[in-house]
Amino acid sequence: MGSAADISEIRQAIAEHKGCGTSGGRGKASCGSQAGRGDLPTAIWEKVKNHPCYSEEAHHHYARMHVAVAPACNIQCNYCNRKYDCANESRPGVVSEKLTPEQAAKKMLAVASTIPQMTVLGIAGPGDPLANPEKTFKTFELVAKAAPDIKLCLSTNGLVLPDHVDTIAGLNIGHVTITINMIDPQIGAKIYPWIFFSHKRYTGLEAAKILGDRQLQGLEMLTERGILCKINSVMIPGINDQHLVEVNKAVKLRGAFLHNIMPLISAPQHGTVFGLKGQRGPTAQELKALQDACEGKMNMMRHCRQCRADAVGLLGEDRSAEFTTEKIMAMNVKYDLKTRKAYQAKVEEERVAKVAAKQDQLADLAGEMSDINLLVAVATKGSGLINEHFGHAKEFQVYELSKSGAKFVGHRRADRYCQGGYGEEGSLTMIIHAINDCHAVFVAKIGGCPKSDLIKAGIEPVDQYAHEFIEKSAIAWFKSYLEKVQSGEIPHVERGGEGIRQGALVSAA
Ligand code: CLF
Ligand code: SF4
Repeated sequence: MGSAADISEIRQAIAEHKGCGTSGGRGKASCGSQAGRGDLPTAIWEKVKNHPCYSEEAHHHYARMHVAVAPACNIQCNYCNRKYDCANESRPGVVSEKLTPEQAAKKMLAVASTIPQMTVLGIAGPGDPLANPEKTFKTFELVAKAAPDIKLCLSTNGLVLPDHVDTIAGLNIGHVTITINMIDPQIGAKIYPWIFFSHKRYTGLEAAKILGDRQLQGLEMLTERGILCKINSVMIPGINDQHLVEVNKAVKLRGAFLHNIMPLISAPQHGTVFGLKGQRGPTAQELKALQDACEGKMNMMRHCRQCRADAVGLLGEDRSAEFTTEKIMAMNVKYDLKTRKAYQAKVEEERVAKVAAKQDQLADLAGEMSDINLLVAVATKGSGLINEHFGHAKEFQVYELSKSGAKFVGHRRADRYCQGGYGEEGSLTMIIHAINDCHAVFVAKIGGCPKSDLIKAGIEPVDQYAHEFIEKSAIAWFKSYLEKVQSGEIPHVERGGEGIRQGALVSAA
């Protein structure tokens, strides 16, 4: 737990400004800008600067890992099938390898010594971490002892959170995510068929009321102690989509730092109540509209990858297969803090260079009056660079460009087009569908066939900025686009997209 001065600094800073979850363009000197620290107080900056979920900018550079030590759960969500990981922070249909706390600590050391930019250990399932308090807290204890530089992060449905706040603070767990999908029990009853609380099973409105009250109480107790809280909400069209604006206000009022509205991913094969009923998830456009509507009230996370309970690596990449229990038990691990720090110092230099490049480019947009606002997609492997081939990309990051600069607004998953020597036509159609509200796609390299299909679909393939910084390049391209429009060389055409359903394009990986 931080000092009293730190706690009051954190609470005041959260109340006063928009924090680090967003990525802004020109003029946002706060942590919301990708310029890094901005006006963030030291206590918060220290917590977010290298946490890939709490800072959009950090997620290009720093990795997290999850350890799946918590199998049990104390509630039932209609978007969850217990055969799989907790869907509050995972993609449905994924099963993680369960670990003991000792195995988890060994795995953390193995990952930290292999991936020096891994800075956060999270426990997010496969059930609810606080429904498994002994295993969860024992793991955090072992990790803190073995690697004091690693940030500890916990994700919970919040039902028993108030009972564990003191332990969380005592163990120096600095980041807690609570999944809050409603503050109205009438809505909650449509999402949660039952909870198990104080040795008793509750259903219907009563269950939803207990859960909602406990979640908000837990949030208040955490923020009072200076612990940074993120709220996850699953957007379920027709059930809680409009209501999430009210949830957003309620959690902001109670000191939440960041709100992550995630799309419901439901498919009949996941065997969930919603999947079997045919409940659809939101389109990318619906999700963005809701995030935009909430952003005025607090900072929104838009870079969540709904990762699995044993995820390892940068958000969006999955290196869990390199660290199976069998492999880590056979590894000779040496935790070298000095090497990790040296590597991270290099990462920081890279971040500073990236920010400087973007600032230079932004200066070129100064005085720009155009109200044109458009989206572009980017193929990237990380580090904030355009460094992925079109054919190898399994997701595209989406940036909104306007006279204020380049702002990260989400990502679109896709099946990879290149299948080792040949291009998969079905994948190409899906990729074009996934990014059809974008004016351009930035890639490190692209072949002739996909290039011409993209052009036919009205999406400009851009490979001239290969291996350069994303935002700087996007701003440069946007400037030249505006010049062409203003000179009459090309018309500006609005691209609305056709309503891609989030999750519909999830690859099997
Ligand atoms: Fe893990 Fe969650 Fe901590 Fe991040 S994930 S426990 S806050 S370290 Fe991040 Fe993954 Fe989204 Fe979670 S991208 S699912 S928000
Ligand atoms: Fe499933 Fe997680 Fe909900 Fe529990 S809290 S029912 S594991 S989604």
